[in-house]
Parts: sequence; structure tokens; C-alpha cells
Amino acid sequence: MFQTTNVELIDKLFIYFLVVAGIIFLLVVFFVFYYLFKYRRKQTAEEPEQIHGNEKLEYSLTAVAILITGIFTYLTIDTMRKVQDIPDNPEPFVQIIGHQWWWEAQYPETGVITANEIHIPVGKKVLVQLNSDDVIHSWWVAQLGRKMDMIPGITNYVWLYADKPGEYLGTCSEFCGAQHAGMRIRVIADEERAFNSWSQQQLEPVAQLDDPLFKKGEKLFEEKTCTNCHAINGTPFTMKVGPNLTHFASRKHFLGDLKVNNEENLRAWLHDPQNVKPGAKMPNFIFSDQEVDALVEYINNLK
Ligand code: HEC
Ligand SMILES: [Cu+2]
Repeated sequence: MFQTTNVELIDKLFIYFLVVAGIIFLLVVFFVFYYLFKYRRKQTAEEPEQIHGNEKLEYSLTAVAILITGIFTYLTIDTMRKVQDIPDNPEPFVQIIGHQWWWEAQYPETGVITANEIHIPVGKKVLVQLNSDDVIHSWWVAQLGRKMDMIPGITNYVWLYADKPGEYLGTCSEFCGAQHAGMRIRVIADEERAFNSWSQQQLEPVAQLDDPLFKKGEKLFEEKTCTNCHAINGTPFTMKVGPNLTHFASRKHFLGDLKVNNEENLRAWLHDPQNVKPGAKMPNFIFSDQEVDALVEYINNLK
């Protein structure tokens, strides 16, 4: 048996809150209408009996409120303690770095570096280290674990757990600038086998084709200063301003999960990044169609 997952613990706390708050809400609504009706204006309107408070009732309601608050304070702290159970010397499985407005993922064990589509194995509690490269972002994939801020200069950790294979969506949960809404998350949970073969494939050296269009694209990539921002493993290009493109074509989505990775969207991006994702930190190079052809041929073969 698995121990209860963090998501289940958080869900349970939420349900307790919901039920108790729901009961209080219904009682309040009930009594509002009950007394509205009971003490409505009557024909034989005489001055009603004047009373001054009800000490017993006031003391007991205050006691009930304190009791409920106390119980929930305890339950909340207890859940926090269980959910944020980070070892003293954390050995993260993956480090995720928030950038305006995309996600970088590094796997210390294998050395895999990727962006935007983040793979984890299924059925395993995965410790994730969270950092930011610029401003405060916040990591949250609600189905996999709690929310946690990514703060420049500070390292945070969070546990993720996927009980079945699939794709889990999330989004940056701390306003981080123009494309905050375009900073979406896609976590792909793979069976162990699939995860290992994905890792293997990510470690393969970058594709080399002999076709002239590919060569032209590669040349443009270097000449047009793409290399000032994008790394491609196994080449001298190591800059990390933008996503690592080594196996870009093996990803089904790009731009912080904003777009499906197909030729049409890639062309649109290279033609005018600001039109596709206004504010994105990649300039418009004003390419000709032929130049875009070559770059697409190059990038689409980086598998
Ligand atoms: C000034 C830095 C910079 C330069 C120069 C630059 N890029 Fe980018 N690029 C970025 C950033 C930042 C992103 C991420 C944008 C986002 O998602 O908000 C990006 C995203 C991309 C993506 C999508 C990657 C993904 O996984 O989402 C591709 C493809 C790309 N750039 C190709 C190129 C090409 C080709 C060139 C050269 C013509 C180039 N870039 C030049 C900064 C740059
Ligand atoms: Cu963000």
C-alpha cells in the first residue's frame, strides 16, 4: 500500500473545511430567514419585550468558534508538516527553474536538461528543487502536489507524486509579468521503462543531417545569434537565456506549454515571436521565408 499522498491529505483538509463552513453557512441563512419570519411586522403591533443580550448564548458561541478555529489550526499545521516533509540533505530528482516565461528542468542524476515538458516516473514520490532565474514564480500542478513559490536566491522543495501515467497540467501561480498567463506547465508521468528510455533519448547527441537545408539552418542558427540564448548539447553553444533546444523536436508543446509544437506554430514563432507571445524575451529577427524554412528544417530535426 502506498502511504496517503500529499494531494489526498490536502484534499481531505479542504473537504473538512468545506463541510464545516457549509454547515455554518446554512445555519446562518436558516436563522436569518427564521427570525425575519418570526419577528415580522404583525397587525397587533405592540412594543416587543426589550432584552439586553444573552450572556450564556454569547459565551457558548464564542467557545464554539474558538474550538472550531483551534481544531482547524491543528489540522492545517499537521497537514503542512506531513506535506512539506523535506529531508535535511535533500537530493532532488529534478531541479525546475522558472524563467520569464518558461520552465527549465535539470535531472542531476542523468544530466538531462529540457524545457517546458517535464517528465517524471509514475508511482514514485519525486523530490523537486525549485528556483527562479528572474522574478518570483510559483509552481503548481494541483493533481501532483502542493503549490510552492520559486524565489530568486532561495531554494524551495516540493514533493510530486503521480499515481497513473499521463499528462498533468498546471500554471505559474504568482504574477510574474506580461506572459504570466502564458507560463503553463505540462508534467508527463511515464512508466519507469518509458521514463528511462526518454532519459536515454534526451542524452543522445544532437542530430546531424547532410541535407543542405539543415546545414543552412544550422549556419543561420549560429550567425543570427540564436546561440547567445539557446544551448544545444554537444556543441559549443551553452547559453541558458532561452530553452535548451537539443531535443526540441521531441517535445509536443513549446513556449511554456502555450503552443502545440508543429511546423505552423514554429514558423509563426520564428517570423514574429512578439506576435505569438507578446513580451517574450526573444527578439524579432525579421527573417525571410527562406531563412525560416532553413531554421525550421534545422530545429525540427533536433530530436
Ligand atoms: C535574446 C535571447 C534569445 C535569442 C537571441 C533567441 N531566442 Fe529563442 N527563445 C528565447 C526565449 C527567452 C524563449 C522562451 C520564450 C517563452 O516561452 O516565453 C525562446 C524560445 C525559443 C523557441 C521555443 C523553445 C521552447 O521549448 O519553448 C525556439 C524554437 C527558439 N527560441 C528558437 C530561436 C532561434 C532559431 C533563434 C535565432 C534565430 C533564437 N531563438 C534566438 C530567447 C532567445
Ligand atoms: Cu511565472
